[in-house]
Amino acid sequence: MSKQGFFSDASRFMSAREYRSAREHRAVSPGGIVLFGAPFDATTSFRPGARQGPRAIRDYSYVLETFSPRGKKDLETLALFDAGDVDIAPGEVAPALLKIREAAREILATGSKMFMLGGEHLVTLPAVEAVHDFHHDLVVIHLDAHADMREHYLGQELTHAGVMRRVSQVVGRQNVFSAGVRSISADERDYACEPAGNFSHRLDSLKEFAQRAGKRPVYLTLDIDVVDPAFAPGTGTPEPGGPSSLELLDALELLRGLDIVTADLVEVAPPYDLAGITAALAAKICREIIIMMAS
Ligand SMILES: [Mn+2]
Repeated sequence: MSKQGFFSDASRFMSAREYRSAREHRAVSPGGIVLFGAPFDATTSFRPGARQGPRAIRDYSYVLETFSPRGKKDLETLALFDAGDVDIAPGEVAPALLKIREAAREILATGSKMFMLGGEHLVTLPAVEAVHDFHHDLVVIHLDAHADMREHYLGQELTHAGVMRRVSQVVGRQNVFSAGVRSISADERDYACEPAGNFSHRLDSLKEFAQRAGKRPVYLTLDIDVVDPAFAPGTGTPEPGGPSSLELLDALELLRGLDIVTADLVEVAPPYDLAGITAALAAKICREIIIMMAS
Protein backbone atom coordinates (compact mmCIF):
# COMPACT_ATOMS: atom_id res chain seq x y z
CA MET A 1 0.00 0.00 0.00
CA SER A 2 1.42 3.37 -0.93
CA LYS A 3 1.79 6.06 1.68
CA GLN A 4 -0.89 8.21 0.10
CA GLY A 5 -3.49 5.51 -0.31
CA PHE A 6 -4.60 4.41 -3.77
CA PHE A 7 -4.67 7.82 -5.25
CA SER A 8 -2.34 10.77 -5.20
CA ASP A 9 -3.11 13.71 -2.97
CA ALA A 10 -3.50 15.98 -5.97
CA SER A 11 -5.90 18.75 -5.06
CA ARG A 12 -6.18 20.46 -8.42
CA PHE A 13 -6.58 19.37 -11.99
CA MET A 14 -3.28 19.15 -13.76
CA SER A 15 -2.31 21.73 -16.34
CA ALA A 16 -2.21 20.82 -20.02
CA ARG A 17 1.59 20.80 -19.79
CA GLU A 18 1.67 18.37 -16.85
CA TYR A 19 -0.85 16.26 -18.68
CA ARG A 20 1.32 16.03 -21.77
CA SER A 21 4.31 15.11 -19.67
CA ALA A 22 2.34 12.39 -17.88
CA ARG A 23 1.31 11.06 -21.27
CA GLU A 24 4.89 11.08 -22.47
CA HIS A 25 5.87 9.10 -19.39
CA ARG A 26 3.07 6.67 -20.21
CA ALA A 27 1.31 7.35 -16.91
CA VAL A 28 -1.64 8.22 -19.13
CA SER A 29 -2.07 5.72 -21.90
CA PRO A 30 -4.74 4.29 -24.18
CA GLY A 31 -6.53 1.60 -22.23
CA GLY A 32 -5.38 3.05 -18.91
CA ILE A 33 -7.69 4.67 -16.39
CA VAL A 34 -7.55 8.32 -15.40
CA LEU A 35 -9.14 9.33 -12.12
CA PHE A 36 -10.20 12.89 -11.42
CA GLY A 37 -12.31 14.81 -8.91
CA ALA A 38 -15.22 17.17 -9.54
CA PRO A 39 -15.60 19.06 -6.24
CA PHE A 40 -18.97 20.67 -6.97
CA ASP A 41 -22.15 20.84 -4.88
CA ALA A 42 -23.88 24.08 -5.91
CA THR A 43 -27.32 22.52 -6.53
CA THR A 44 -27.63 20.16 -3.55
CA SER A 45 -31.18 20.44 -2.26
CA PHE A 46 -30.90 19.44 1.40
CA ARG A 47 -27.42 19.61 2.88
CA PRO A 48 -24.26 20.56 0.98
CA GLY A 49 -20.77 19.13 1.43
CA ALA A 50 -20.26 16.82 -1.54
CA ARG A 51 -17.61 19.18 -2.89
CA GLN A 52 -15.36 17.70 -0.19
CA GLY A 53 -16.00 14.17 -1.45
CA PRO A 54 -12.95 13.70 -3.71
CA ARG A 55 -10.52 14.65 -0.96
CA ALA A 56 -12.16 12.38 1.65
CA ILE A 57 -12.29 9.39 -0.71
CA ARG A 58 -8.60 9.83 -1.54
CA ASP A 59 -7.78 10.15 2.19
CA TYR A 60 -9.69 7.04 3.17
CA SER A 61 -8.23 4.98 0.34
CA TYR A 62 -5.29 4.81 2.74
CA VAL A 63 -7.05 2.27 4.98
CA LEU A 64 -7.56 -0.21 2.15
CA GLU A 65 -5.22 -2.61 0.41
CA THR A 66 -4.55 -2.00 -3.27
CA PHE A 67 -5.33 -5.68 -3.94
CA SER A 68 -8.95 -6.73 -4.51
CA PRO A 69 -9.80 -10.27 -3.39
CA ARG A 70 -12.96 -10.06 -5.55
CA GLY A 71 -11.26 -8.85 -8.72
CA LYS A 72 -8.04 -10.74 -7.97
CA LYS A 73 -5.96 -7.81 -9.17
CA ASP A 74 -3.82 -5.13 -7.60
CA LEU A 75 -4.37 -1.46 -8.40
CA GLU A 76 -0.62 -1.00 -8.40
CA THR A 77 -0.32 -3.22 -11.46
CA LEU A 78 -2.80 -1.10 -13.45
CA ALA A 79 -2.19 1.94 -15.61
CA LEU A 80 -4.09 4.18 -13.17
CA PHE A 81 -3.38 7.87 -13.02
CA ASP A 82 -4.85 10.51 -10.70
CA ALA A 83 -5.21 13.79 -12.59
CA GLY A 84 -6.34 15.74 -9.52
CA ASP A 85 -9.46 17.87 -9.18
CA VAL A 86 -11.09 20.14 -11.71
CA ASP A 87 -10.70 23.75 -10.55
CA ILE A 88 -14.21 24.94 -9.83
CA ALA A 89 -15.27 28.37 -8.63
CA PRO A 90 -17.92 27.93 -5.91
CA GLY A 91 -21.50 28.91 -6.65
CA GLU A 92 -21.60 28.92 -10.44
CA VAL A 93 -23.37 26.08 -12.19
CA ALA A 94 -22.91 26.47 -15.97
CA PRO A 95 -19.18 27.38 -15.91
CA ALA A 96 -18.48 24.48 -13.54
CA LEU A 97 -20.26 21.99 -15.80
CA LEU A 98 -18.35 23.34 -18.79
CA LYS A 99 -15.02 22.85 -17.00
CA ILE A 100 -15.90 19.28 -16.06
CA ARG A 101 -16.90 18.51 -19.64
CA GLU A 102 -13.63 19.93 -20.96
CA ALA A 103 -11.59 17.98 -18.42
CA ALA A 104 -13.42 14.79 -19.37
CA ARG A 105 -12.87 15.44 -23.10
CA GLU A 106 -9.17 15.99 -22.51
CA ILE A 107 -8.89 12.64 -20.73
CA LEU A 108 -10.98 10.72 -23.26
CA ALA A 109 -8.93 12.13 -26.13
CA THR A 110 -5.93 10.17 -24.80
CA GLY A 111 -7.86 6.93 -25.30
CA SER A 112 -8.04 6.38 -21.53
CA LYS A 113 -11.01 5.22 -19.54
CA MET A 114 -12.16 7.58 -16.84
CA PHE A 115 -13.25 7.50 -13.21
CA MET A 116 -14.75 10.66 -11.71
CA LEU A 117 -15.12 11.35 -7.98
CA GLY A 118 -18.03 13.71 -7.16
CA GLY A 119 -19.24 16.08 -6.14
CA GLU A 120 -23.01 16.08 -6.25
CA HIS A 121 -24.79 14.05 -8.90
CA LEU A 122 -25.14 16.89 -11.43
CA VAL A 123 -21.45 16.38 -12.30
CA THR A 124 -22.50 13.23 -14.15
CA LEU A 125 -24.21 15.28 -16.88
CA PRO A 126 -21.10 16.97 -18.38
CA ALA A 127 -19.14 13.73 -18.06
CA VAL A 128 -21.84 11.78 -19.92
CA GLU A 129 -21.94 14.48 -22.61
CA ALA A 130 -18.20 14.12 -23.12
CA VAL A 131 -18.26 10.31 -23.19
CA HIS A 132 -21.25 10.30 -25.55
CA ASP A 133 -19.23 12.36 -28.05
CA PHE A 134 -16.73 9.48 -28.18
CA HIS A 135 -19.25 6.61 -27.88
CA HIS A 136 -22.55 7.23 -29.63
CA ASP A 137 -23.98 3.86 -28.60
CA LEU A 138 -23.40 4.55 -24.89
CA VAL A 139 -25.45 2.78 -22.21
CA VAL A 140 -25.80 4.44 -18.79
CA ILE A 141 -26.22 2.25 -15.72
CA HIS A 142 -27.41 4.24 -12.71
CA LEU A 143 -27.35 3.14 -9.06
CA ASP A 144 -29.16 5.54 -6.76
CA ALA A 145 -31.74 5.73 -3.97
CA HIS A 146 -33.45 8.52 -5.93
CA ALA A 147 -34.74 8.56 -9.48
CA ASP A 148 -33.17 12.01 -10.17
CA MET A 149 -35.62 12.38 -13.06
CA ARG A 150 -37.37 15.63 -12.24
CA GLU A 151 -38.10 17.90 -15.17
CA HIS A 152 -37.66 20.90 -12.86
CA TYR A 153 -36.68 21.22 -9.25
CA LEU A 154 -37.41 24.53 -7.49
CA GLY A 155 -37.75 26.05 -10.95
CA GLN A 156 -34.35 24.83 -12.17
CA GLU A 157 -33.59 22.33 -14.91
CA LEU A 158 -29.96 21.75 -13.97
CA THR A 159 -29.98 20.17 -10.48
CA HIS A 160 -28.90 16.91 -8.95
CA ALA A 161 -32.62 16.01 -8.59
CA GLY A 162 -33.04 16.07 -12.37
CA VAL A 163 -29.64 14.87 -13.59
CA MET A 164 -30.78 11.49 -14.92
CA ARG A 165 -33.54 13.14 -16.94
CA ARG A 166 -30.92 15.38 -18.58
CA VAL A 167 -28.64 12.37 -19.09
CA SER A 168 -31.57 10.50 -20.70
CA GLN A 169 -31.98 13.39 -23.13
CA VAL A 170 -28.32 13.06 -24.12
CA VAL A 171 -28.11 9.29 -24.64
CA GLY A 172 -31.81 8.41 -25.17
CA ARG A 173 -34.23 7.29 -22.45
CA GLN A 174 -34.10 3.66 -23.63
CA ASN A 175 -30.33 3.60 -22.97
CA VAL A 176 -30.52 4.53 -19.27
CA PHE A 177 -30.99 1.75 -16.71
CA SER A 178 -31.61 2.61 -13.04
CA ALA A 179 -31.36 0.21 -10.11
CA GLY A 180 -31.80 0.59 -6.36
CA VAL A 181 -34.27 3.48 -6.66
CA ARG A 182 -36.62 3.68 -3.66
CA SER A 183 -37.54 7.36 -3.74
CA ILE A 184 -39.48 8.89 -6.61
CA SER A 185 -42.15 11.54 -7.12
CA ALA A 186 -45.38 10.80 -8.97
CA ASP A 187 -44.28 12.94 -11.94
CA GLU A 188 -40.92 11.25 -12.19
CA ARG A 189 -42.57 7.85 -12.09
CA ASP A 190 -44.37 8.42 -15.39
CA TYR A 191 -41.08 9.34 -17.05
CA ALA A 192 -38.99 6.66 -15.34
CA CYS A 193 -41.34 3.78 -16.21
CA GLU A 194 -41.41 4.48 -19.93
CA PRO A 195 -40.06 2.37 -21.57
CA ALA A 196 -40.89 -0.42 -19.13
CA GLY A 197 -38.01 -2.47 -17.76
CA ASN A 198 -35.34 0.24 -17.53
CA PHE A 199 -36.05 1.08 -13.92
CA SER A 200 -36.05 -0.94 -10.71
CA HIS A 201 -35.83 -0.60 -6.95
CA ARG A 202 -33.93 -3.87 -6.84
CA LEU A 203 -30.20 -4.33 -7.28
CA ASP A 204 -30.47 -7.79 -8.83
CA SER A 205 -32.00 -6.17 -11.92
CA LEU A 206 -28.38 -5.28 -12.76
CA LYS A 207 -28.13 -8.80 -14.17
CA GLU A 208 -30.75 -8.07 -16.79
CA PHE A 209 -29.38 -4.59 -17.44
CA ALA A 210 -25.93 -6.10 -18.05
CA GLN A 211 -27.39 -8.56 -20.54
CA ARG A 212 -29.15 -5.76 -22.37
CA ALA A 213 -25.97 -3.65 -22.43
CA GLY A 214 -24.10 -6.56 -24.00
CA LYS A 215 -20.93 -5.41 -25.73
CA ARG A 216 -21.87 -1.74 -25.84
CA PRO A 217 -19.78 0.87 -24.00
CA VAL A 218 -21.14 1.58 -20.51
CA TYR A 219 -21.11 4.63 -18.28
CA LEU A 220 -21.66 3.54 -14.68
CA THR A 221 -22.87 6.22 -12.26
CA LEU A 222 -23.14 5.33 -8.59
CA ASP A 223 -24.75 7.64 -6.05
CA ILE A 224 -23.47 6.55 -2.63
CA ASP A 225 -26.97 7.11 -1.20
CA VAL A 226 -28.09 3.91 -2.94
CA VAL A 227 -26.56 2.22 0.12
CA ASP A 228 -28.61 2.35 3.32
CA PRO A 229 -27.69 5.40 5.44
CA ALA A 230 -26.81 3.03 8.29
CA PHE A 231 -23.79 2.06 6.14
CA ALA A 232 -23.30 5.35 4.29
CA PRO A 233 -24.53 8.26 6.43
CA GLY A 234 -22.18 10.81 4.87
CA THR A 235 -24.39 12.00 2.03
CA GLY A 236 -26.65 14.96 1.30
CA THR A 237 -30.03 13.24 1.03
CA PRO A 238 -30.06 9.98 3.05
CA GLU A 239 -32.85 7.57 2.12
CA PRO A 240 -33.49 4.68 4.55
CA GLY A 241 -34.40 1.19 3.43
CA GLY A 242 -31.48 0.45 1.15
CA PRO A 243 -28.96 -2.37 0.73
CA SER A 244 -25.97 -2.91 3.00
CA SER A 245 -22.46 -2.19 1.80
CA LEU A 246 -21.92 -5.93 1.32
CA GLU A 247 -25.12 -6.28 -0.73
CA LEU A 248 -23.99 -3.44 -2.97
CA LEU A 249 -20.51 -4.90 -3.48
CA ASP A 250 -22.09 -8.27 -4.32
CA ALA A 251 -24.49 -6.62 -6.79
CA LEU A 252 -21.61 -4.89 -8.58
CA GLU A 253 -20.31 -8.35 -9.46
CA LEU A 254 -23.25 -8.61 -11.87
CA LEU A 255 -21.54 -5.95 -14.00
CA ARG A 256 -18.28 -7.85 -14.38
CA GLY A 257 -17.45 -8.36 -18.04
CA LEU A 258 -19.13 -5.17 -19.26
CA ASP A 259 -17.12 -2.62 -21.20
CA ILE A 260 -17.27 0.16 -18.58
CA VAL A 261 -15.55 3.08 -20.32
CA THR A 262 -16.34 5.60 -17.59
CA ALA A 263 -17.62 5.39 -14.03
CA ASP A 264 -18.35 7.92 -11.34
CA LEU A 265 -19.09 7.85 -7.64
CA VAL A 266 -21.02 10.85 -6.38
CA GLU A 267 -22.70 12.46 -3.35
CA VAL A 268 -20.20 11.53 -0.63
CA ALA A 269 -20.57 14.45 1.82
CA PRO A 270 -17.83 14.28 4.50
CA PRO A 271 -19.44 16.81 6.92
CA TYR A 272 -22.11 14.18 7.77
CA ASP A 273 -19.83 11.18 7.69
CA LEU A 274 -19.42 9.36 11.00
CA ALA A 275 -15.88 8.10 11.57
CA GLY A 276 -15.21 8.15 7.82
CA ILE A 277 -17.31 5.04 7.15
CA THR A 278 -18.89 6.49 4.01
CA ALA A 279 -15.58 7.65 2.58
CA ALA A 280 -13.96 4.28 3.35
CA LEU A 281 -16.84 2.47 1.64
CA ALA A 282 -16.62 4.85 -1.32
CA ALA A 283 -12.88 4.19 -1.66
CA LYS A 284 -13.55 0.46 -1.62
CA ILE A 285 -16.26 0.74 -4.26
CA CYS A 286 -13.84 2.82 -6.39
CA ARG A 287 -11.21 0.11 -6.07
CA GLU A 288 -13.63 -2.62 -7.12
CA ILE A 289 -15.01 -0.70 -10.09
CA ILE A 290 -11.58 0.44 -11.31
CA ILE A 291 -10.30 -3.12 -11.22
CA MET A 292 -13.42 -4.27 -13.05
CA MET A 293 -12.83 -1.59 -15.72
CA ALA A 294 -9.25 -2.76 -16.19
CA SER A 295 -10.15 -6.45 -16.61
MN1 LIG B 1 -28.55 10.87 -7.43
